[in-house]
Formats: sequence, C-alpha cells, structure tokens
Amino acid sequence: MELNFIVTIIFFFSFWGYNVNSEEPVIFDIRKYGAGSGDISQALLDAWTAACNSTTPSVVLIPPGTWHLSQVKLVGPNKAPLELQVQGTVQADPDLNKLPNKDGQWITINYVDYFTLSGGGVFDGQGLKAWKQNDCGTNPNCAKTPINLSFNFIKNSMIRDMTSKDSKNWHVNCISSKNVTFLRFTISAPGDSINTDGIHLARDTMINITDSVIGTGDDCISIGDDMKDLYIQNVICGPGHGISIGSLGKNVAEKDVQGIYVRNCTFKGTDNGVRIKTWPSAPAQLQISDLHFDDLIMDNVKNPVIFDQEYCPYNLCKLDKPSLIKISKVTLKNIRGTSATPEVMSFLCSGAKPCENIHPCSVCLIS
Ligand SMILES: *[C@@H]1O[C@H](CO)[C@@H](O)[C@H](O)[C@H]1NC(C)=O
Ligand SMILES: *[C@@H]1O[C@H](CO)[C@@H](O)[C@H](O)[C@H]1NC(C)=O
Ligand SMILES: *[C@@H]1O[C@H](CO)[C@@H](O)[C@H](O)[C@H]1NC(C)=O
Ligand SMILES: *[C@@H]1O[C@H](CO)[C@@H](O)[C@H](O)[C@H]1NC(C)=O
Ligand SMILES: CC(=O)N[C@H]1CO[C@H](CO)[C@@H](O)[C@@H]1O
Repeated sequence: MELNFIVTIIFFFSFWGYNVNSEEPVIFDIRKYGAGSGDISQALLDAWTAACNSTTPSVVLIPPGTWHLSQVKLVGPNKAPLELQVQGTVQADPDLNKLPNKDGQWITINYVDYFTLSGGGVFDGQGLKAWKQNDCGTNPNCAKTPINLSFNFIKNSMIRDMTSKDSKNWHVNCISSKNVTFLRFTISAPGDSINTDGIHLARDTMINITDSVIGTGDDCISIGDDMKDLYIQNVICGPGHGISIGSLGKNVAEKDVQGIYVRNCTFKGTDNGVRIKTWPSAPAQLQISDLHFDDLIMDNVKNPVIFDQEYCPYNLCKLDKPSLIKISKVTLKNIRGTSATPEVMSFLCSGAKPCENIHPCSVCLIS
C-alpha cells in the first residue's frame, strides 16, 4: 500500500512538466506532409504547424537525402518542446532571383521556446553564384542576398550538430533571443566569399557558442548592440575576420554591450583575433564593458587583438569627432601564438570617452 503510493507519486512527477525522457516525442515527418523531389517549403511549413499545435514534445523530421527548399518562415508559439531534426541536406536554389520573397531570408525561425535544431544535417546555401553577383561593397543599391538561418525571438533553445555551408550572405543571425546554445555548429564558406559572416548576434541575452568550427569570408562571430552575457568557448575560427564587436556607433538608439566571455578559442590565419570597432563622428553613446578574453591561440593572425574606435572603412565617415562609445573592464589572459604583422595588440581608444580599466595582457606570448 505504502509502496504503491510512492510509485504513484514518482509516476506523477515524471509526467509533470516536459520530461522529455519519459515520453516519446511525436514525429512529424515532412514526407507525410507531401515532401518529395520538388520544393519542400509547404510540406515543412505544414509539418511545423502541426508540431506547434502538439501539447506533448514533438519532432519535425527532415529525413536523410537531399531536399530542395526555396524559402520558409517557421513561426511559433509552440505548445510543448519542439525539435527540428534535419538529417539530410537542405539545399537553396543557387539562383538568387528565384527566392520567392526577395526581402526575406532563406530559413527564418521566430517566436519559439524550448526549441532544438539538430540532426547532423546540412543547410547548403549554394552561395557561389550569389557571391559573384554581389557588388554591395561598391554599389549602395545592390541586390539583397538572404541570410542562411535567421532566428528571432527564440528562447531556451539549442542549435546543435548542424552545418551551414556557402550561405549567400551571413550564415546565421540570432536577434532578440534569450538563453540559446549553439553546440558543435559547423560553418563553412571560402575565405574570399563576400559578407558571409558566421554567426551574427544582436539584442540577445545568455547566448552560448561552444565546440564549434567556423570558417568563412567575413567575421566568424559578429556582435551587434544590446548584448548581454555571451559565452564563446572552444571555437576554431578561420579563415575569416575573427570575433568582432561592432561596428557600433552609427545608430543613436543602440544599447550597451555587457559581458562577453571568449575562452579557449583558436584563430587560424584570420585577419583579426578579437576586435572592437566603433565609428567616429557617430551619435550612439553606449558602453561596451566586461569583456574577458582568456586562453586564446593565434596562428598567423594579422591583428590578434585590436580595438579600433576610429573604424572608417572606405573613408565612409569623418574622423573629426571621436567615437562616443566607452570601453571598460577588459581582461586579456593567456593569449599565445603568432602574428602575421608587427601589430600584435592595438588599442585605439576614443579621445572623448577614454578606455578604462583595461588589463592589456597577462601571460601573453605572441611572436
Ligand atoms: C490543434 O489540436 C487540436 C487538438 O489538440 C485540434 O482540435 C485542432 O484542430 C488542431 N489545430 C490545428 C491547426 O491543427
Ligand atoms: C536555458 O534553456 C535550457 C533549454 O535549452 C533549459 O534547460 C535551461 O533551464 C534554461 N536556463 C535558464 C536559466 O532559463
Ligand atoms: C555552454 O554550453 C555548453 C554545452 O552545453 C556547456 O557545457 C557550458 O557549460 C555552457 N556554458 C555556459 C557559460 O553556460
Ligand atoms: C579547447 O578547445 C579545443 C577545440 O578547439 C578542445 O579540443 C579542447 O578540449 C578545449 N579545451 C578545454 C579545456 O575545454
Ligand atoms: C545554407 C544556406 O545558406 N542556405 C541559405 C543560406 O544562405 C543564403 C542566404 O542566407 C540562402 O540563400 C541560402 O539558401
């Protein structure tokens, strides 16, 4: 009798909340929603909509194989934990002009909570042709190219064991999100591909990027404004432009960046290791503080550590007024390796808001 009572209690608790181990998730296989050799976007959307409506944990499954996807926007809310399991390769159309909504991204995932993207599959942006069409460096009216994977307003989520390759533009962006982990995420694009930032973050809290390998034609990780508590660890970056905070300053509404922890990362032949860039003669007055760079290896990096508060590429700005952004509370520890130039650590701070509380480096050995 007593034992029965205890068993009942345990049984009750194991079903309380979303205990994923106690319940088999419901599988929504895109093939059941009509996915075949053509464009899978409608099938994926229908499977997603059904999964969002599930009150028990669910999996939207993209099985092994190569699948063609023109464009899709997957929006929550979901009623229970939802996993998008990509086991196959999802390919974009190589032709930029075939994107149904030219202002949209390729794959957008918005307003989900307890979401997981997993499965070991590949998102292949087929960017080769789009990079050739990209003249955005010189033409302000250039055609927009889509971002590979766009996450907006997602919470308590995990992106793991995925590959994004040859995005036409930034590979991943993650905006206005909270408590998101990128684990064993691989990003690859050639070193000379245009604007193919690996992961771009802005307006997020508690983001964790761990055990990942990012090689691309632009920043491996770029950090915009209004970021709080970003942990980057065990990341290998290269080719690419390194891990960058900014550029910041241009928009008066920009908010503070606070708490960036970069630990045990390796930079291979990149333009920069860790970089901060802020525009001079720009209106934003935010603070960038609490930055901690520990245990980094630089392998033939042009600028291992560079703070540039006079960032002004292509003479796009005036240098007559200093940046109004204040950088403070920075520690750099155990940074080793080789620099490709004599410039190993460069701190070009604002004349108006001098850097404060910077501990330039302890135990740093860069030759
Ligand atoms: C959602 O699920 C409920 C049952 O749980 C069902 O009655 C309803 O039709 C479903 N809605 C959609 C859009 O599938
Ligand atoms: C963050 O999200 C994970 C699920 O991905 C969850 O297990 C964890 O409790 C969340 N942490 C906080 C502080 O909310
Ligand atoms: C980041 O995620 C990894 C893998 O889940 C975990 O081991 C690590 O503790 C997390 N770091 C932080 C600061 O949350
Ligand atoms: C540091 O990162 C590398 C991957 O670059 C990983 O193999 C190693 O285990 C990490 N070390 C620690 C102490 O986490
Ligand atoms: C894999 C991949 O990148 N897919 C998409 C990502 O890149 C561009 C845009 O970001 C899309 O066109 C690709 O289809």
